[in-house]
Amino acid sequence: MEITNAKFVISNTDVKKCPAGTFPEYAFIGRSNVGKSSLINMLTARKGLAMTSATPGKTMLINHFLINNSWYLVDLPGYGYARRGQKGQEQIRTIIEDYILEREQMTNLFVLIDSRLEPQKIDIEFMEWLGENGIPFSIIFTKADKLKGGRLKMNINAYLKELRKQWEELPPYFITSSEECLGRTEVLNYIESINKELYSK
Ligand SMILES: Nc1nc2c(ncn2[C@@H]2O[C@H](COP(=O)(O)OP(=O)(O)O)[C@@H](O)[C@H]2O)c(=O)[nH]1
Ligand SMILES: [Mg+2]
Repeated sequence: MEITNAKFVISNTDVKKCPAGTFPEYAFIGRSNVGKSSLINMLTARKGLAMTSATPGKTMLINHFLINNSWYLVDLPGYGYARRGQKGQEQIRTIIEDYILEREQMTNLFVLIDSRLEPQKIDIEFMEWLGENGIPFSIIFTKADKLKGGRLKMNINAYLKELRKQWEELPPYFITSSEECLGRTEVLNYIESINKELYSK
């Protein structure tokens, strides 16, 4: 799929203020700094579309980007940033949970996982919560350029092994690097296939 048009629409903290209408949307979530905004820029091939930062915990907003005038990419606030403090983290949790549970247009949630790290409790528990609530999600391993060949494979396999303890069937997963534009076609094709299915109904 070609992205011919990508534009920022609105930022807010309230799911009720997200754009009206029935366009399907694909949201990105994960720990602060995992690479959510970079991935949105990579997928849309527009460098400054989503704000990226080397400082974690910057975005506390739900950001909607309209793609090809027919569907949305959504950049969500990152979770698990300890320096936000207890209260800040609870605020973020409420924003995220309300969006995920209430936003009917959300067609698929991409959970981003840093491919360099061992399985983190916070991500594993978050996916468990998604499962309990019947939320459709896929996994995107990020920053693949930071690991050399063998290590990347080993890490991903170890992660999938950990997931199998919890899940009978694994969700779809993608390996990406925003630096090297890896995984772009795969993720966009996946979105396109879901869009096609939706519009054929
Ligand atoms: N090497 C490398 N760095 C990345 C990649 N994706 C993001 N980063 C860096 O990780 C930091 C956090 O990225 P950002 O997209 O702002 O993360 P977010 O908080 O999840 O939105 C920034 O310094 C990015 O340049 C990637 O694929 N490869
Ligand atoms: Mg961000």
